[in-house]
Amino acid sequence: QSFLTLARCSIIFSVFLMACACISGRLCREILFIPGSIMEQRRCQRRGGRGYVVCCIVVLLWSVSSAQIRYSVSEEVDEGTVIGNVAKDLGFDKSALKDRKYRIVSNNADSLFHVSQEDGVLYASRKIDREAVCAHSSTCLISLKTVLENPLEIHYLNIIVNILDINDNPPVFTQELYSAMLDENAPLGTTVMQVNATDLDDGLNGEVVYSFSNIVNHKLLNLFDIDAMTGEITVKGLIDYEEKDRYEIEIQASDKGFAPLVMQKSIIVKIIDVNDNAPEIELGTQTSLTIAVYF
Ligand SMILES: [Ca+2]
Ligand SMILES: [Ca+2]
Ligand SMILES: [Ca+2]
Ligand SMILES: [Ca+2]
Repeated sequence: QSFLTLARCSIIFSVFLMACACISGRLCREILFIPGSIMEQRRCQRRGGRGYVVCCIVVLLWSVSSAQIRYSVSEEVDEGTVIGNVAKDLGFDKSALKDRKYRIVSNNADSLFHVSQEDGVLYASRKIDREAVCAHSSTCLISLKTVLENPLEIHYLNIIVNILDINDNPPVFTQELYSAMLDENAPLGTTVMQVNATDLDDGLNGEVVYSFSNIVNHKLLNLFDIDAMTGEITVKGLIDYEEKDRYEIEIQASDKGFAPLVMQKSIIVKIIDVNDNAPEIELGTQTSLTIAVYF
């Protein structure tokens, strides 16, 4: 669940050490070109040596501060959930944690986690809502710094907590009401409207597909179509105002999570009458005559 990146740090330190050695050496060589006595040369060597030692001390201190561990935890876990054992993973002496005042010192995320001075375990201080903590970013990494007083030294250690997404948000339609006007006899494929829903979750948990609701009247399925990807609703059959002048269609937006969350919506389509019927006139009582009048 966790790993140290000390190996990576060691490589960096080695490079840094070599750089220090090179700098010290180059300084000496440059000074040696200046005419001078053997004393100057010795002073140079001493300075170079001191520089090297200083570099080593800096590197050693920095190596401690660069130790890093990484944990993963699902969002919405209960308060008090164990994230990891920092003391064990970093090789601390558990009995010294209280005396050395081991604690989290990072600024903004410290209320999400706390570390026990008894056993060095990192706990969730409250439920973590990934969507609130990391908004729309696909990776949710929280960097913590802990301090260990020695008492003369302070070691900073980076703990990165990867907050894993769970599917806890349903798709939400961007409009409260979807309503459109449509001419009767509209050609097949005519766009009626386009619906849109968004989902705060990550990956498949946040990908939305559209469809008609399971409870929708089967007749409607012959008249209208919905694009699963875009939410575009189009004409699929003959729309006749004289048969029906208003449709209320149940649609739904679903995410692609393992247990998909679904949001339903009722959309309104009002049909506009066009003059597509000739008038019919009935005459007489004994015989009837139908006259068609065309305009
Ligand atoms: Ca959440
Ligand atoms: Ca979702
Ligand atoms: Ca989520
Ligand atoms: Ca008509």
